[in-house]
Amino acid sequence: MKTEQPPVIRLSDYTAPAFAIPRTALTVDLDPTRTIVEAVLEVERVDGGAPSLTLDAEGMELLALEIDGTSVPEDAYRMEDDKLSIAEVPERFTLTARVAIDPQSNTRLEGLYRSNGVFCTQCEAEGFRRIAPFIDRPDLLSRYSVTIRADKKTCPVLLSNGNLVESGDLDDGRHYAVWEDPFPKPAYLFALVAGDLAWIADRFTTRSGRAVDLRIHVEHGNEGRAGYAMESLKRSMAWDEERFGLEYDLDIFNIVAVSDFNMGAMENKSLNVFNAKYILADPESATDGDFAAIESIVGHEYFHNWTGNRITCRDWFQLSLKEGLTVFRDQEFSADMRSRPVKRIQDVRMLRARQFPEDAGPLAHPVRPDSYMEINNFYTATVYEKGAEVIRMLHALLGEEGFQKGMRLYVERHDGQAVTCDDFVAAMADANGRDLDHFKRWYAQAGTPEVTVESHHDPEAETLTLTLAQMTPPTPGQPKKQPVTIPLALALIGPDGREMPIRIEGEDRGTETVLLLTEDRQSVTFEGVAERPRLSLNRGFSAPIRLNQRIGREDRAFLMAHDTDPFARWEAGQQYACDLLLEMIESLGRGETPKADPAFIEAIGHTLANNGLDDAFRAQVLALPTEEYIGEQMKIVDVDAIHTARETLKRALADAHYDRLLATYQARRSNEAFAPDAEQAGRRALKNACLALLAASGTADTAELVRLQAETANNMTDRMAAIMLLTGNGLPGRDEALAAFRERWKEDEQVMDKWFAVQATSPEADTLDRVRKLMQDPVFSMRKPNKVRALIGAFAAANPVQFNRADGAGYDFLAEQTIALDRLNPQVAARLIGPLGHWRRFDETRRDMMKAALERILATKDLSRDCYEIASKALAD
Ligand code: B3K
Ligand code: ZN
Repeated sequence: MKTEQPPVIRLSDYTAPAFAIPRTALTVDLDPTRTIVEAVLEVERVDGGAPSLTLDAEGMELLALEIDGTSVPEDAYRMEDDKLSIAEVPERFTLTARVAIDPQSNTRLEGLYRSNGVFCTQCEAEGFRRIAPFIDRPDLLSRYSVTIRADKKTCPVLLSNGNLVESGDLDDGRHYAVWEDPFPKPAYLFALVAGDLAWIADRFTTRSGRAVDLRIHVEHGNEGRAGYAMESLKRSMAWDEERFGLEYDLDIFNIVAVSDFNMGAMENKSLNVFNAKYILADPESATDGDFAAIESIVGHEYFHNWTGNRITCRDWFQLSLKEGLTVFRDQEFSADMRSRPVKRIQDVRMLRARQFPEDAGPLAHPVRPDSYMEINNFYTATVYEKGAEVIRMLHALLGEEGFQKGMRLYVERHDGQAVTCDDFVAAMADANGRDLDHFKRWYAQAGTPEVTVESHHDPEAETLTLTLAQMTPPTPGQPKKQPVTIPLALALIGPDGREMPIRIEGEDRGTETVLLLTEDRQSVTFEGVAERPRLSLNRGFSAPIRLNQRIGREDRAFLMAHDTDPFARWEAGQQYACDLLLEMIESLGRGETPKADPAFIEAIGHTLANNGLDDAFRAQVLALPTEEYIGEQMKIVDVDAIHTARETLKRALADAHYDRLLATYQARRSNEAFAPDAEQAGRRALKNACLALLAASGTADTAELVRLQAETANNMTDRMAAIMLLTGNGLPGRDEALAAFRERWKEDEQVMDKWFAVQATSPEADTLDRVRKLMQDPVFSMRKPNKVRALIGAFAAANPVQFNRADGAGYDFLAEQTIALDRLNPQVAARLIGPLGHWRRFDETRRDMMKAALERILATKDLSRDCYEIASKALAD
């Protein structure tokens, strides 16, 4: 029997809670299979509230229920599937509910569960209702006091939010700790951790002199790998003071790293819980990318203390209020710590790889969605990354000073409240005396706007006229779109490669200006333009749009060499490569041998040779657009042709620049002690980008170079880069390198994720068989989200050639694994389905097979609402 459609929750149905719970006292008696939770809630009816009280309560056994110390008679309450309702309650009372839960068998990893024997919690979005009956919604703020009791031997460390106010021993080898959090918070920010953990400690003194104890708790033996996370935390705290004037507000800040976690990390008040992957790192076991991710995620969770915790969301539709803003803040943090242009390039790559396809597919939704079946499905690239772009555009409109003025007003008005995206924009508008109503369309309208630019140069009149037209394609439920506010940063690059002065309607605008597009079609005339300039448009990616421009290759090559904005310069190369690859794909379709454009090859050569550009930037230019991005530019995606064209272009680049690539590579081989700083990371990135092109040349010499690097690398960045090339190009030494890696790291489950992922993403024909075999490896487990993502997730989302193999076996495999995982962990299962949602973009045979896989998922008995929502929306017309 098919699963019935779960109810749809709508923003338009929002009503404020009927009761307040100003105080919550929890006593948690920990036991692996039968934990007893007693919740004592001070409840007050809000004016005009209903007589009955309904609490959220899932997956628990109710042991006792009392109002003001008197047990509630059985006929006066109902305990259903997911709700506990009491027919009639007084105006103001104390409700005591005692329940039993089973952390050990909690495979969903929501609520209270165990990860390698450590008790931990995950409550966002709606996990608290699996710990205690509660009004589990973000606009109900309560002050918590938490007593934890546990076996002292297995759980020497007992943690919750706020301050430790008491601790001591109990009978039977047990002990207890009492934590009090002075800040009222929604239940989703509650956390509890108990286990046998080691920790490292440090201290940070805030600007106003508060000494904060910092602790990072890890499994024993991992203490030596937490140092970089600690440094990142201190840098985050200092940066938030300097750039945003925001200080930490308690005397203690704890981080706990656990191995089994549904996502990256969680910002619980003063007790952040992390996927260990984003805490633990050392040169031997982690790549430069891992270090950078640690810095940014440690920052992100810390920044939530103000944007998310002190000021939280009224309802889950407002999720981007905290996520978009906090992603913007973490992006700015990393940009300030490292290379700003390179960070921007990486963020845009990621936006295009994940958010653009989402916005163009069946799961497209606005930054503020207006309905959902399962909120966990809305922790998306749109809410996070596009949400951050929306904040970035506000920043572009108001400038740093105006933006910070808006932030100060936002904090002043709303500290301690649960608010909406409208409140945020209102603070920005009021602080700057601006009307941002038109701008707010970004929150409501899904889809990536396309801007088409036409230019006309009149040498006689010395004018340049641009006509700019915007159009947002229809998305599910939104057939008609309105124009949005697009801040388009631009410069005119003269024939000498310099920025020309900009004059519009007699007004001098310097050499870079931001045009505000608000209409379907607009034009603008630049004056005093004697010679035809090249257009440097959407500089720094000032708006998350697609740009259509009729632009010749010569102009692209010119901008690759001369654009003064590093982002735009990189972009010129990417767009050039993209045009070229699409042309090569077409000629493949005609049965011809694709030819690479010599002018492009030459332009890349210039960049490679340009020592005035930093290494990290050059590495970005050498990396061709991903296969997914190229596919996105095609009506019907042809994964094999894309792969062939891209490999052909890589080989042409390698052949043309062999000597220089080799010299650049050799010059950056060194035995210097590894440091995870941006400069060294940039050197490694360029070195490995050169190696990647060399490997494509197919010569025995380069193959040997790759093999040697895999064997002798003294750090994980170089080792993984080489192993990826061995598997990606099917080079000799691949099996030996993989075997040696396994032998070296088999005890380290975090490092083993890399070993799984590199094999899952190989374009070789036997990859699916290999993936199936790897699922039998003792290190693999369906109960561990990191393993599932490294193997099954990587195969489906990052291996276009093999996932989309012509016989459909990749699709069947994904359906089978999704269904199996859904029984254990619906949240992670639902996230696997995404790639099947792009069926409309494939040829008819694949299309039918992908639809069949989705239908198979949907036909599963007792499917979770997580998977139901994704699969049904992916199939909807
Ligand atoms: N707020 C959490 C994400 C929770 C996801 C729940 N399904 C991490 C973050 O964005 O900081
Ligand atoms: Zn976040």
